[in-house]
Amino acid sequence: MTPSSVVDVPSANSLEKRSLFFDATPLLDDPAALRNRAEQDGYLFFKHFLPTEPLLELRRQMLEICAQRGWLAPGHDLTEGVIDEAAINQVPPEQMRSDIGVSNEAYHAVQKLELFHTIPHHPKLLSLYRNLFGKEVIPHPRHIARMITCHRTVSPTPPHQDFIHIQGTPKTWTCWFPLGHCPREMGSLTVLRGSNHNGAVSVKPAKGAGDLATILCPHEIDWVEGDFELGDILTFNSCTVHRALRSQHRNRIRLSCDIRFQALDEEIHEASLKPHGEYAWDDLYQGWKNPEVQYYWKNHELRLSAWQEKIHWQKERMCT
Ligand SMILES: O=C(O)CCC(=O)C(=O)O
Ligand SMILES: [Fe+2]
Repeated sequence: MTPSSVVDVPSANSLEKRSLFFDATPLLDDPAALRNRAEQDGYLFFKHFLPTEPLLELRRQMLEICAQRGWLAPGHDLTEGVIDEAAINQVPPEQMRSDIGVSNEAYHAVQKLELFHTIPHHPKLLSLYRNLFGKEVIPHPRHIARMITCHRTVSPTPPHQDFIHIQGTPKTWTCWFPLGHCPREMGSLTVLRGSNHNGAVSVKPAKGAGDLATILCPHEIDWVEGDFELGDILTFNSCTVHRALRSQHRNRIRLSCDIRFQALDEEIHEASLKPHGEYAWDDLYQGWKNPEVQYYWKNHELRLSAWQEKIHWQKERMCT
């Protein structure tokens, strides 16, 4: 799975300061220190956090979905994820989910995978967020899989805050992890350290997932990044600005999951309880074995919040 040709990792702004993630693994046994670091930096990164077997199995299942649609280049092992650029570009733009990287129909098949919806309930993840929030937690069921390909409609995810898109409590945290080794030149995620302190920031239209980019001020240059190995996870607050690096390997699919956690007693917007995509839970759940990962949020009295449209309309930002 190691990419063969490596060129420089791109940078959006040559004045950016770029440093490596701090590995917070030693803080896992010290919730107070974990919370301090999380508050200070707005992110936490953990090496070798998740067991690799289920991640590799999910990778295999997703690549199977790509193979069935004829998108993988012949002559390679399935798990390498080598894309046939001409084949994926046969998908008409209107059938694409450009925020995901494949067709809507293929994404539907991915959303139906039980394993995809099971990994977010891993006891290590639940325990991490319990320590981080100091209370009982719930994963949002609206999990997102990214299958970033070289389809002409797909662009790297622009700098953004998840809060603009998911609302509910700003104390929600996203967990991002690749399904396969994902060094920086494969287009991994990078975080603007400390940007959680600004609250929700104004946006402008942009290419890439979410279609909106955070308006950044000239002094906001402190990006942190890293070469992900399978099992590494990155987690960040809903107001932390993050973006994807541009992949230098056009024909390698970048597979990743992004899932969200919050305290049970904080507000949640009802969209976070719906599937990601115009699908119905009953449809996605067909053939699943484990009832515990289905409709699990209905066991709790959640506090629903209203959607604030005005957040999307703030197009000016004062930089002090
Ligand atoms: O994987 C990507 O390109 C985007 C991920 C993201 O924005 C997130 O995890 O919130
Ligand atoms: Fe995001």
